[in-house]
Amino acid sequence: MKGRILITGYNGELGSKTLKELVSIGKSVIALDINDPKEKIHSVKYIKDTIANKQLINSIFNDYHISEVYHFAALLSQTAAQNPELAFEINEKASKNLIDCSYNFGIKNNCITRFFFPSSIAVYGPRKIENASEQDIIKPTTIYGNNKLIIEQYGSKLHEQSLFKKIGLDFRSIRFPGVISYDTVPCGGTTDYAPQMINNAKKGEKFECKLSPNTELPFIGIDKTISSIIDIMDLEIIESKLRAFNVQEANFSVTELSDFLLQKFPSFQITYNENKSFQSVADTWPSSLNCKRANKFWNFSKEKDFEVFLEKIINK
Ligand code: AKB
Repeated sequence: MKGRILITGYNGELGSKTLKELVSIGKSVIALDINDPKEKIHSVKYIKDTIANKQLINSIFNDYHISEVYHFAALLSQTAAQNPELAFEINEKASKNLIDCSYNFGIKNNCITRFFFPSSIAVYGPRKIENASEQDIIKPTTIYGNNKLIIEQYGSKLHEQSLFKKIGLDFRSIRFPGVISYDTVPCGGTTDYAPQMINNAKKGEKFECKLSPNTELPFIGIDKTISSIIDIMDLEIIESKLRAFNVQEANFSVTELSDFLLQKFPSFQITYNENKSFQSVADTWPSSLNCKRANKFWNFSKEKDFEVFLEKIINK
């Protein structure tokens, strides 16, 4: 039977573009979000509810043959820091339930449910390192980072159990850096300063930055973000006990970004008003990522020059 795909958080930056890509390649999608769709696609079944509604999640798996899950519903780092209880409910409890339902569906139907989980560079810490590889120190200091790590570990555990049974769950995860889109300006994240600054520079508006000038972080463009999600989920099998993969296209400091934008938009004005909540988080996240494993498994390649990367972003 042709399986259906379940996407949670389809209104978000990653969910909305993944939904469009999956529909474009002929997938039959059930899309769950707490808000109404910003634009409706005829073939998609939309459900407006929270992923915390366990009864709803159970009914989706009872009513449909769910072959793949793309789980984007989450609170980002700064929102999670301000709402720790809600972050636990959504980023951990509801996410675990979704993984359980996916696993149990596979066991009950003698099949494998493929599960994509967008993890984050937030799992790294407690100190800032360069060229972080997936095996590097994983002691997150933020609520969000702990949420993400707990779900990575939970999904990997059920994946391990499924390997032995050859039915259940195939859990796959990418540790995303800051994502930069052309048409959406995210908020609620620590890395959102970059898309926000680019957006303001393009609109001729000044920008007040919450991070210090020398703060360096890794980033990826939305196109490469979506293609990485599709690529990792397209792999028939991933022969790796470690189920999380790093991706980045470029890494740069706040100053490197602002200097680049000043060259392109000479009237652009940036001021600094360091925010402890943002800076303390950014100081524990890696300044750059080693993406060798993603390159090995699905030929992921990162941009060599951050200015080439930024040129592509601002010219879209
Ligand atoms: C955030 O800044 O919270 C996210 C992330 C890097 O996970 N963009």
